[in-house]
Amino acid sequence: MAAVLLALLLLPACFDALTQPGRENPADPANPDTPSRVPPRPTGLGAAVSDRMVVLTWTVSDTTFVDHYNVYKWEVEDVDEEDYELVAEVDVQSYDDQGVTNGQEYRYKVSAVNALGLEGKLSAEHSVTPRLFSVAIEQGRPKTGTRNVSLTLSAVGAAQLMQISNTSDLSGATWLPYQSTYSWELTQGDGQKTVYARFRDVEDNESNVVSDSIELDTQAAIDEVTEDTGGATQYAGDVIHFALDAGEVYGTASVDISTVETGIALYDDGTAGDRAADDGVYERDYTVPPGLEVIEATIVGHFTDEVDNSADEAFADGTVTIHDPPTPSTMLAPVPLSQRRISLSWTRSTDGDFSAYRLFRSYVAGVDASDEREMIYEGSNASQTDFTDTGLEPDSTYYYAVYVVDGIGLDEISNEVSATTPANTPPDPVEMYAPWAPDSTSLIVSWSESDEGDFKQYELIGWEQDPPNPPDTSTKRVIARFDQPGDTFYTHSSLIDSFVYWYRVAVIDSFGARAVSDSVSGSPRM
Ligand SMILES: [Ca+2]
Ligand SMILES: [Ca+2]
Ligand SMILES: [Ca+2]
Ligand SMILES: [Ca+2]
Repeated sequence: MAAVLLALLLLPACFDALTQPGRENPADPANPDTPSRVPPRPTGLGAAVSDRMVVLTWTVSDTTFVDHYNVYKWEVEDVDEEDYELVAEVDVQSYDDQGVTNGQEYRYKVSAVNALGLEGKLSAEHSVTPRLFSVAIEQGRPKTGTRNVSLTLSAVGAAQLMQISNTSDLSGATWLPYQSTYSWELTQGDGQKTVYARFRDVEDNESNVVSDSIELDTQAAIDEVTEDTGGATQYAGDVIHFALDAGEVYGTASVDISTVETGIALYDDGTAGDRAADDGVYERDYTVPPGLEVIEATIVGHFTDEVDNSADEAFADGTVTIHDPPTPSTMLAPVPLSQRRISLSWTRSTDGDFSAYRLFRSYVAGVDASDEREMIYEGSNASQTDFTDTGLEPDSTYYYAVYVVDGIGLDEISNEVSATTPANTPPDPVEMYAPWAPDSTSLIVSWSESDEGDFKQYELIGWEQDPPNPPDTSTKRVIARFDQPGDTFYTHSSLIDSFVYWYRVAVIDSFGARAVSDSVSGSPRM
């Protein structure tokens, strides 16, 4: 009952985990983190044998996708009748087989299995025969990177002494106290090495000479690193083929795209763009991810062989250039604010490497190519997405477009928009008030205040009359100018009391449009 309840409670929770946004389905092969990638083939399968015992060990280049290992065994009766059986599933890279008989040949292979049960390629076959007496170099592995190795020695009964040598006749080898492990130095020079051993018990019975061989490999080198772009600019989603020729199998190879993208794994297992498995040429079809950007990047190759010898890094001949251009912004409809001003706005850039907006204005359509265009705003704040263009002419059409510029200087232009400023409205004329005389040589001239939106100036114009002559318009002149709409008074002094003075006021707006008032006259005579 409790179990049923628990199951009912858990079921919706499991369902949630799969459908929850942001949590990728681990079983989906499209998910780059999926454990469904086939785990690599185990290498370095070796065995240390002793009396009725085989101890297998192996390695894999990358355990990321490994859940466990399958161990297969063939008890060889007829070498022509291969008969492997799965004998164990183990979590570690070793297996002790105690179900063996001395003198019988056994062959083993192992494979790695991922969390979904997908099994990788089988390792190379390893053949062993457990014996009463034995020696194994480095747990019986096929290869070593160092001359200083560990020997595993096995002798039954009351073995007391042992002799170890790099030569088959054990000439000159001293008898040592028997130990089950012993440090040994192989002869100089890379290649196949054999170590020989013999045991002696308390009654001076000597065993046969037993031996084990291992390949000494102290070198790793990269012959060549290549990329196939030919210098052509790549974009997100494009595939670059990398290849690294190391001339030996079972190593670990990678390339760096300068220092921007490092450790791109290459494969020699016939997958992910590798053209031939196990040929010592490590390859990769690398899909350019979004956001990656480099200009003439050097490709650096790295290689470590099966026994951890590191090659000097090597460089591809060409360089790689990858562009990720910015996403263009969209300009919204401009809003003319006045004859002089247009308000502009655009959508925000969300580019990871946003660098700047550059807003251009042109008097003719085609901002992208116009010779007339002019940059009116440049800003590096991605959230500053509006600008008011000022100093414009009335009744004129302007064209605008904004560029988004990214970190390496790539840019993308927006749509083009245009707006026309309203035509200028000329000012209304002001009303002149009758001048009055505070004394016999002055007149105070005043007028109504202009409410013109783009008021610029009053011009007070005056001329004289010497009665009974008519007004002398040849004396007409600007007496004074006033820059504030509130300046509506003027004291005209040093006048002749017999004269009549005539006045009118022109209101001038920012575009030079004028409106002239009616004229008024007055005399300083009291
Ligand atoms: Ca090597
Ligand atoms: Ca290959
Ligand atoms: Ca970019
Ligand atoms: Ca106006």
